[in-house]
Amino acid sequence: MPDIDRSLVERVLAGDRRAIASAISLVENRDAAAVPLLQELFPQTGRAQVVGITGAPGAGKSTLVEKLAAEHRRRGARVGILAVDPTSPFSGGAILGDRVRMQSLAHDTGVYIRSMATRGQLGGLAPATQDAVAILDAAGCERILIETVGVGQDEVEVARLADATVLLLVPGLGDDIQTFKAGVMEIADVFVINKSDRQGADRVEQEVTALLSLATRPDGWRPPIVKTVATTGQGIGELLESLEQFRAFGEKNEAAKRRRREHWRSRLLELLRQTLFEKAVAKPIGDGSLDRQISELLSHRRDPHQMVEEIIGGFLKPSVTRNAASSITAAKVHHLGVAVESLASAVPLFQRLVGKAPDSEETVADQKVRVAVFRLNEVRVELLEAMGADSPIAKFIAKRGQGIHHLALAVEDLLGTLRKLEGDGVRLIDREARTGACNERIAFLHPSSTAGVLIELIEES
Ligand SMILES: Nc1nc2c(ncn2[C@@H]2O[C@H](COP(=O)(O)OP(=O)(O)O)[C@@H](O)[C@H]2O)c(=O)[nH]1
Ligand SMILES: [Mg+2]
Repeated sequence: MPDIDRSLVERVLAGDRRAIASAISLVENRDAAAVPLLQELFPQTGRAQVVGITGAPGAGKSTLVEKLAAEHRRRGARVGILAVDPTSPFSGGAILGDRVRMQSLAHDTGVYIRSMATRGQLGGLAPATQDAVAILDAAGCERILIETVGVGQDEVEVARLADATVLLLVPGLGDDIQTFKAGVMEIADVFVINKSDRQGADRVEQEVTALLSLATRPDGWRPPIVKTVATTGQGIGELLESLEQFRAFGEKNEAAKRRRREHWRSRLLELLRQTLFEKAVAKPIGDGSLDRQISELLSHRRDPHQMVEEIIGGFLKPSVTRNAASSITAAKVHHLGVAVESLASAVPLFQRLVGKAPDSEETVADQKVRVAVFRLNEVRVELLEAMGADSPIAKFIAKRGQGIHHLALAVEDLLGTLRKLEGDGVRLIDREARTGACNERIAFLHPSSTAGVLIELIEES
């Protein structure tokens, strides 16, 4: 984990606007330095009231947010504003129009305005916004307003981050209410009918009232309907009062407490989901294989379900095979056997190669070989010299010349392993254990069924 930038932490806590900007950029870019920073700031959070303001493009959200912020300033609160608009073509956080619109606040050091317009290709708008909220909270913003476009799932997620959600409706858009997804309607704690200077505000109010009468919320809160004219500031005071009432309601309401618990639960799960996703999948996406896979889908060569299984299989495989390898337990390399013409010349050669003298030399009568053993950490190298023309080593050298003769694997249960392998159709040279070098119990598998490699199994003592 990178070092914590103490001075950045201090400056954020002091409410320094440039420090806040750098800190939010770190979380937006998912910079590694963001994690220790947020860790330092987190104990200083939890004081701000976070209000999400959502609604269709052009409903007047930015105008309303500016007026709400100005009202909060009049009442002495410090304000943070996050404008979240994934539909914005501007990257790096510039919803130009909003900045211009909120210009009356631009010179007030008690207000921090930030656009969160970037949605990385891995998604995760909500976590970045939540982290930005934490930064503003730690920086002493008592009120945080999040403007989101109420159109998609991401925006619903962002709204869930808030302590209170305001849904802006406007008259004159025809069947407004029906055009909103059910999910968006349900997250509203306060309904605002903005542009109430226009015709049709009453009709929208009736529609919302009718809709609200259909169901009662689990917490018993009846969302108020506030009519506003954001351009003039009319109704802003009333909206603020409604939000205060909702806040007071939430402080003693059990369902609201559960909701806060639920909030942290989904926050944790979402962060987990995103982090796992990034760790496991970011690389294949980054290295271009995703593009190749998309081409295969486009041409209908492979189906997406199969592909997803494959991608997931790709990073689960190592642990899966480890578990499945019960046929040969603890298949460690025990030693490599090297067939040599003469120990007298091979031993000094290997001694130079490995930088030490052999640990032992012995005769294995059973195999008609003389063996020089070099112990190199956990693996041994055994040099094998034939003790007669009928030794397997002599036959090997006659056929293939000097070289690696066999690979020895250590197993826990030699006989059990032999029976399992036999059951799997592996050809055995030894159906029972016999005695090898160092008095170990050994058995050989036939190279014809092990990719041409003579395998010796050694029972671990
Ligand atoms: N007539 C009228 N126009 C408004 C009102 N609120 C906002 N507007 C205008 O609606 C347009 C869109 O407002 P904006 O705040 O950018 O909407 P946003 O996309 O929801 O953020 C702007 O031209 C505003 O001046 C209102 O209450 N009445
Ligand atoms: Mg806006």
